[in-house]
Amino acid sequence: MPGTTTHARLLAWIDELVALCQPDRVHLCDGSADEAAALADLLVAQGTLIRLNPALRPNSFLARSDVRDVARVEDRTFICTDDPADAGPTNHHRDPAQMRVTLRGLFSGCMRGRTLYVVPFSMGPLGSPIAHIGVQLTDSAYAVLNMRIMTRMGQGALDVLGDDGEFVPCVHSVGAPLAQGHADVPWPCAPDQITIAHFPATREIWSFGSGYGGNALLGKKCFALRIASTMARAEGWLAEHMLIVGVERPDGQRQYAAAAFPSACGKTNFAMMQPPAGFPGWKVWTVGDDIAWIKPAADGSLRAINPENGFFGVAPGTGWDTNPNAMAALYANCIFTNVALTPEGDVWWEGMSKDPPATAIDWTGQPWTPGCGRKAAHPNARFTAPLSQCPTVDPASDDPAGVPIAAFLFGGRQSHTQPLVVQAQSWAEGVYWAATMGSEATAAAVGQAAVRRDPFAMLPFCGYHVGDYCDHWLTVGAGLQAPPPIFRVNWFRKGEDGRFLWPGFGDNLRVLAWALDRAAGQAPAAEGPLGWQPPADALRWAGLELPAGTFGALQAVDPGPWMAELDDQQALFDKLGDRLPPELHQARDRLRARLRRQRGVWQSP
Ligand code: O2Y
Ligand code: MN
Repeated sequence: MPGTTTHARLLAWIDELVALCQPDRVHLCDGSADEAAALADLLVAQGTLIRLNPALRPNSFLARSDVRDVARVEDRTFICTDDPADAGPTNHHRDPAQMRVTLRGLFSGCMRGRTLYVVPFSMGPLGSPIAHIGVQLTDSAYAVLNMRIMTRMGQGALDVLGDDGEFVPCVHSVGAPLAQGHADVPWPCAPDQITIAHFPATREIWSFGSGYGGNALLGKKCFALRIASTMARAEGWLAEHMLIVGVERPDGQRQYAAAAFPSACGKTNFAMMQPPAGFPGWKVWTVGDDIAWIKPAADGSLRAINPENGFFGVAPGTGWDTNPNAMAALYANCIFTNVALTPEGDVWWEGMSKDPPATAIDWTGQPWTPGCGRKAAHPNARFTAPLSQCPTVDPASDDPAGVPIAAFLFGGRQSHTQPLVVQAQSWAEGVYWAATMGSEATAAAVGQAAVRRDPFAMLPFCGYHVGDYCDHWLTVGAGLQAPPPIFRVNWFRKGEDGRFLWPGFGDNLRVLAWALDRAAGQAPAAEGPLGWQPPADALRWAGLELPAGTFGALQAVDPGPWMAELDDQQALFDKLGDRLPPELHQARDRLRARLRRQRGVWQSP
């Protein structure tokens, strides 16, 4: 049974897009299991999906994309604002009127021979005051199946929308109309014409030419970050590239933190981490691994939801040793894209297990063996898995009221200079730390490598000027009675021998627990030149023996390299220009003054 709606504006918009795109058929999705099964059968028949062995991976599928369509395409992603300055220097800008002309040309007749699927979805628990509704029109049944896992999709969203609710219109086409009598290809796309356009003023998204990930699942980066960040600014909330994690102590007390790390810095691992040895009775709960929507509540707290309902995780590097909870979540009902197929009809990728299969079919469909010199899976291969299947899923992840955020963590990947953890001494200082975070462009064994700044890990995802975005954070903080503390973390500091000083993974809970203790006013801190840092005995060390001097090296603040780091931040400050709030300049000046007063390397007591 297709979905039903009496929403006049929605029906009129669908009619308008049908006239433009000229699909052969229109299907309004109800989100049911029967509908998903029928679409999967269709995609298997077309060769887009391969059904995995049901005995090993029930109701799960492998997709191989076109080799030219394997990742988000940032240089074809546009923010369309009347004034280019409103998109800011970190976004690609297009004039809205000109972009509309381009889109009209691209979308004209683009769905001929195909079905237009109407995909209603809720970002966040149905009916939550923090959630918002979107409707994606797409000619990709693969996108529909992924959207069904990643969002609350179908009749439930239509019911929330009612007769006249607000929705964000999202239009998507793979850009490959089917001429009559011509056979389809398994992965239709138009890689040379990829165009992903965002219109903040009208809260619209148009995506053409790609069937992959963030380019095609428009609820994710396009809506939940780029458009939502502009909505959040207008409405006084935060749309963030953050995981949300809960920490439960042996006495049952639970606190939540939101954390931002740049793409490919282990967010999914952190969101699902296993408490390390020495933490009996502690539990880590997963609310989300990628995006957080956070709204100030009447009681002065910040309440957060994960707007998504699934994981779109990077497969390579995810294994039973690195992230057993993610692996457990993949037991069934998943879509795998661009991973290898084993002779048993299961999936495999680099890092999944120590022993690779003796043979496989690689992500391009070629025979593969461990010594063949090629990767079995594409480095950006993905799994799409339901949130509910994660063993650590927090029961509150479905709570319309969201969870209270006690602390924010921001972390990049820096092999030198940046300590394991430092707590900002004010909200404004925390905003400075978040704005200046970044990752080394290349792994540096010694010395300082160039840091690619990624303010708030939002660089590719902020729908407006990043300077204004920092200002919005200051405004939100100023409106809170007791803003949560902000921490800057770095799991990637290296010793003189070029090895990581910190074990990472589950041991990161030692740092998170200190941060949450600080939020509760229950942990000591020493004042260093950067802010508050934990004395060595403030972290729980049971179960971990760090070599002598390691914690000191992890937390050391050497004024020399730090002055160079502050100078290096100038390029970002220059780029953001006069839209960067003065508070951030002041925070950097204060830091510089404190470092000047510092004699020699500062060590944690
Ligand atoms: O390449 C893509 O389309 C996916 S990018 C992505 C997917 C899930 C979570 N985060 C990201 C990201 O780039 O931050
Ligand atoms: Mn992400």
